[in-house]
Amino acid sequence: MKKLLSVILTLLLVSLFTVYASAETENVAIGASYEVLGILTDGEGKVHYPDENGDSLTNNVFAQSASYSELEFVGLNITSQETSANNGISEIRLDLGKVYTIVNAAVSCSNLNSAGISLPGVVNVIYSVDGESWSEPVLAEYEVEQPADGEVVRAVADLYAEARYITFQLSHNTNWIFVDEVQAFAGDISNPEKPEESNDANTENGEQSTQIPEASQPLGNAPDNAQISTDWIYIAGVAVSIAALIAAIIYRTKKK
Ligand SMILES: [Ca+2]
Repeated sequence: MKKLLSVILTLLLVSLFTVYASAETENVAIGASYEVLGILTDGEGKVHYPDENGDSLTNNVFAQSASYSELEFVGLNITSQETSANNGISEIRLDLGKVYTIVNAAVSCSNLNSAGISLPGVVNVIYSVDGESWSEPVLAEYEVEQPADGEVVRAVADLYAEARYITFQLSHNTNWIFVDEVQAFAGDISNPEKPEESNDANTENGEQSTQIPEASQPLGNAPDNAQISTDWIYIAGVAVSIAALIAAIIYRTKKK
C-alpha cells in the first residue's frame, strides 16, 4: 500500500509541475534586435535622448523613475524626420530572431507631462512571421487606468499568435514619448481566456484616438513578467492535486 501511495504522490507532483510549466510565459524579446523610428537628430547633427548602446529597449532593464535624465529611456519625437514621414507615428520594430508563439507584447513608457513627456495616445501592435505579411493592428491597453504624473506605465497587447517580427506603433499626445523597454512573452496560447476580438484598434476612418485606452488591470510599474490570465491554470492544477491526494489518503485509511 505504501508503494501505491508513493506512486500516486510522484504522479501528482509530476503533473503539477507540468501544468505549472505550461502556464508560464517567457520574455523572448530580451537581447533581441530592433529598429526605432522617431529618434530626433537636430539640424546640427545632435541626437537627442538617443539609444546609447542600441540595446536599451531589450536589455530587460527598466528606468528607475520617469525622468528624462534616465539613460534607459529612448526619446521619440513627433518632429523627427522618421516620425514625420510616418504620419506622426513613431515605431519600434522588434525582431525576435525566430518564430515564437506570442501570448502578449508590451511597451513601457514614461508619463511625465510636467516635463512634456506623454504616454502614447494609442499603441497598436502588428506582427508577422516572415516580415512581409502582417497582422491587423492590435490595440494595446495600459495597465494603469489613470497613471499619475511621474509613473512609468506599460501598454500590453494580447496577440495569441505565431510571430517573429513585432512592431509597436505609437501615436503622440505631445512631442515626446520616452520608452525604456519592449517585451514579447512567449507561452501557451491554448488559454481559454483568449478574447474573441483582440484587434479592436480604434483607428477607424483613419482617426487616431487621443484617449488612453481603458486599463486591463492595474499592476503598477514595469513588472518583470506578465503572467497575465495564466495563474488560474496553476490554481486549478493545485486544487485537482489536493483532491486526488485526499482521495488517496482516504482510500489508504479504509484499507487499514
Ligand atoms: Ca531597457
